[in-house]
Amino acid sequence: MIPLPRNVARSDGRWHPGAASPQVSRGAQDAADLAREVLGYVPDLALDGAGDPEGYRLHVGHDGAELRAATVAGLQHGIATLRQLGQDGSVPCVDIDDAPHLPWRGALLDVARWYFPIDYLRRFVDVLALHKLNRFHLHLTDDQGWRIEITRYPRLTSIGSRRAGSQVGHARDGVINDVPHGGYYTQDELRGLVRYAAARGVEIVPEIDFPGHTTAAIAAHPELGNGATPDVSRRWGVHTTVLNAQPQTEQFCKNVLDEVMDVFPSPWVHLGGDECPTDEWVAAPHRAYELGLDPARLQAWFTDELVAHVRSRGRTAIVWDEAVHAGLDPDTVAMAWRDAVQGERAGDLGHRVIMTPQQRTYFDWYQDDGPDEPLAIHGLTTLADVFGFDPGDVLGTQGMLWTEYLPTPAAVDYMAFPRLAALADIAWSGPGAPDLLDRLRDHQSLLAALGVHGRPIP
Ligand code: TNX
Repeated sequence: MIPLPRNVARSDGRWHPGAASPQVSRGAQDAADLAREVLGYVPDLALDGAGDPEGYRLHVGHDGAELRAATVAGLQHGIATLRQLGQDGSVPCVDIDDAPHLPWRGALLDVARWYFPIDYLRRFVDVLALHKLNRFHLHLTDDQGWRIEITRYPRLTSIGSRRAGSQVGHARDGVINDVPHGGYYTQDELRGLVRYAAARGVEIVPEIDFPGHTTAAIAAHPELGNGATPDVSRRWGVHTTVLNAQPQTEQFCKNVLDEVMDVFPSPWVHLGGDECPTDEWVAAPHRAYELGLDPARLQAWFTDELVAHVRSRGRTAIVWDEAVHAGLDPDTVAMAWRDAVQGERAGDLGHRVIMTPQQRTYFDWYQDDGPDEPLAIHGLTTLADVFGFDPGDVLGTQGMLWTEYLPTPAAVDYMAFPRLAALADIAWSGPGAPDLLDRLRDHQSLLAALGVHGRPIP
């Protein structure tokens, strides 16, 4: 099983689910619906308020199965376990007592570099739930596309969701085609996705990346920028086009965030904050000077404003590690991507940390150095590198699927697996759980049955 449950006691025989009517305790009806849908049967389901908030206890005997948990989340995870246990219409007799190692176990999908159909996002949720991954970080905006409808600012999608072409081959070769690309999600579609994910124990965490990675927004609203009037970008890489941090721009961002928080009930909102060059602020420093700041400090100031806004709405902000600075609201969660040292630094400043060091969790990097791998961004993060990852005593970790070089669902699946399954094992079962390679090998047939084709493990 992936991830490996904490305590498993196998006994002889198998249970053959039949038509017997299950006992479903009050509050567990949604879990019963989920079981019927993904398992084809409903075990007895009990919410007994006991134990870890995401844990569950499963008993499978010859004549039935019973799942007990403190919360609906625990039942959802128990259903994921049953999904992995059952084959050929029967389930082995077993007693399992299980709970997660880390509370935040996620995956990021970048839908800004390429638009992916909403059906694929639902399939992605199914696969996360199967691995007991409970956070789906949706990277919704970037230089190459704005993908969420904001009713107050329709140009963000009418202009910002479309680009005139895309990079061909590797960015270092500098070739750009003129094949238009675009797409965005309506708020209704996203609300539907949120409900679908919640029913499976997955929370969708939206990211709107500020104040860098905003070329698409500035293309739609040049008044947000520092004088340049860019097109939605057709190339990958760090862009110097950034928000101007004027009061109207700050208000714009808050209005956008209000709609985002209305669509996504998640207590967490990711404000981005990575890779924000200060060139434009240095060249036109009037706003920084008006605030009495060195232009290099403008990002920290801007981050503080948006963090406070999110907090005033009762939510907690998450930022990339570059946006962590002395004086940042300590409630803010740091997502450490440059390396683990950035996470330790943020931890020392009192922040909760999600460890996503690129060297271990960036699944857009090559997974093998052989000649047959599809073109990737750079780097090498082998399955063995993931096996050796210990996120430490932190809030959690995520597998990261940036999509510059992953333009299709099949490309994402290939890069995600088996590495994301291995990371799910680390996040739920803890680093170093036994027989991971063998378990991943066995796991491939279940993934294939769901239409997920990763890099094969021979
Ligand atoms: C860095 S990770 C970025 C992304 C890229 C990624 C590619 C981060 C916060 N910023 O914009 O897609 O590298 O690996």
